[in-house]
Amino acid sequence: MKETKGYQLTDDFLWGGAVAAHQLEGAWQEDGKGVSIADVMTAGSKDHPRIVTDTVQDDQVYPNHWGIDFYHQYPSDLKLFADMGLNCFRTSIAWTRIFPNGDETKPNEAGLKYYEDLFNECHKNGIQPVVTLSHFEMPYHLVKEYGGWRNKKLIEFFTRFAKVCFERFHNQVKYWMTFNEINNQTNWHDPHPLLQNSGLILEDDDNWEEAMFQAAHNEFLASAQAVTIAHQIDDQLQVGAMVAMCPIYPLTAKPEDILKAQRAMEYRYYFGDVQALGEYPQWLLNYWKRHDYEIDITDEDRQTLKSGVVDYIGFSYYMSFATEAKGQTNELTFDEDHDLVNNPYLEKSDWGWQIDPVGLRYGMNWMNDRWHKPQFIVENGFGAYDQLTDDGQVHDDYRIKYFHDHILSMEKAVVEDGIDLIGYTPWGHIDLISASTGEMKKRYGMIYVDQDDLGHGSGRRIKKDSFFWYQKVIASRGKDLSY
Ligand code: P53
Repeated sequence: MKETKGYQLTDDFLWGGAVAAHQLEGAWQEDGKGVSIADVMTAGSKDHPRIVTDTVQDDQVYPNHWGIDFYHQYPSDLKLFADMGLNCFRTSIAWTRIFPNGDETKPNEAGLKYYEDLFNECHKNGIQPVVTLSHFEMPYHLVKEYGGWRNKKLIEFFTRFAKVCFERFHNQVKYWMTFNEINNQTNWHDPHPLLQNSGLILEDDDNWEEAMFQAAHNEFLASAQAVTIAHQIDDQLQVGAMVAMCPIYPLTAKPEDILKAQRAMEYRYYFGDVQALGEYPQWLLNYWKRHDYEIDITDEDRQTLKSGVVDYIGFSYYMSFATEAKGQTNELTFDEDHDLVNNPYLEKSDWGWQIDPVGLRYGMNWMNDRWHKPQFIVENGFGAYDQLTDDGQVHDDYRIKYFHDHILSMEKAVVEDGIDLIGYTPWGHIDLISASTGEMKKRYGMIYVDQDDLGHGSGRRIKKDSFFWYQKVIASRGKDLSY
């Protein structure tokens, strides 16, 4: 039992939950939907990476095809969310429901209608939708035919999609985000995040890092143009960036370690510099020059970036990292696959994610000092194995503890440090398909979904202990965190 008193946040603070279309909707071929990159990603696990198969194969398992059937069950699921006390709900619009292949000129009306109905249902329940336009679910056709985001044609396709969405939904949705976790492509593993984020399939002679910088630049342009378009359509719209904030600490106080960690942060978060400040940092321009990277950036591009800076910083927060210089004497670089080290002060989740509530406050202050924008925590949560017990309940005290510690840290950042925070939407407040592993058993929810990794089960929704705890937190506007 913890009796900690939290700080009470203001009435307009948004308390929600967060999901992404491809991880919960299912219905992957309904109402004219096209094939997204998530539809050709197989099931994986902690030790076996998901792979992208070029076509859907009979002998493979594709969990995003069924999700948790939210596509059909959203009316009753939204009632549960309202019961929890949510006043906002972050989801994404599956690009392939609106433009099945991505390069059409006319949108698919059935897809637009679906989201219009969904958002209406949200409002009926007193919940405002918060929407990500591109959340790891680009049309696979754009990968195959155009080579993904390294192709500048995608800017036109994306901004057309964005414009259609802003025009249709601007009365229903105020808060938007362009690209989910845009900075989660600075490392190399399978399925390569460059494929998941940017749809790049690399050839042997490609330099992955140069390709990443070019793809990201094209995304920045598309994002900046989307911001400008949104404001033209409705000046009330707020369009945010979305970065994965995993602070990178120096392992020791050795000056070389401090410098290394500083560069690591600069490298992982230059995305925010471009989106919030409208320009590239000088160290990165020098880095490109030294590495002979030729990134296609025009003067017009620079103007576009400047005039389309984001309104706020949306971010996910799950964990922190640590790094050390390891005797580095040559060029100061950061390589996320080789330069991260274990932090001896932190415990890890079963999937190896280091648990660090203090890092949330640290990250918020770091971003505030640098970007001077309102913030929105649009993901935070604890993936764990849950047990449905004989009493038909899920006693997830570990998850309550995780949320307790992180919400308290968030409240200190708001009340003590003065961060302008729009809201908090914990990730996967209803169990859904894991993005990195494709598992169902890596659960984040406060609502349990009776379904296994193969999609078998009753699909029944069950309130976990954390459901009732979060309900109480919201009712007290963050003051009552006791458990
Ligand atoms: P899963 C890596 C590191 C931090 C967040 O992740 C990440 C990832 C990529 O998996 O992704 C975000 O399901 C992402 C969500 C995802 C969630 O975190 O791998 O925006 O789509 O489900 C949790 O445990």
